[in-house]
Amino acid sequence: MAEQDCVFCKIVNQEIPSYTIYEDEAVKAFLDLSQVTPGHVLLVPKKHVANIFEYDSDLAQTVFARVPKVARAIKAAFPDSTGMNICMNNGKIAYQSVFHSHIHLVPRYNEEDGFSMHWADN
Ligand code: DGP
Repeated sequence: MAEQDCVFCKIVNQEIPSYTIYEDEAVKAFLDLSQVTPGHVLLVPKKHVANIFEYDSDLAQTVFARVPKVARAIKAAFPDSTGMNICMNNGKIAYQSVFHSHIHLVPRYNEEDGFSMHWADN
């Protein structure tokens, strides 16, 4: 069931546009609006859950099992990338800003690609 006013539920339901790179019955993967590097993708469960603390084991298995497939799709689309950060922010203190669970997949290009994790900024 979609949460009212949840931006990622609206993306899942195509009420607002996204550049989708993978979709099936359970998940959707689309480009992050604020790309930290080219090809930065968010993988979300279609079911609205705020973050990891609301996952049951079935949902965890479903969502995390898709990660390698989406990672390979990004790698194929951005062949210059040589690595990838995969992370999930859970809770405001951990820099979560959208409270519909999502996994960040951030392709890396070289040591000078300018990307830094939030916690390395301080
Ligand atoms: P986090 O800080 O971990 O909750 O990451 C939320 C990400 O969601 C952030 O990198 C920007 C992205 N984002 C926010 N609104 C939108 C949107 O409307 N469309 C897309 N594609 N990404 C969004």
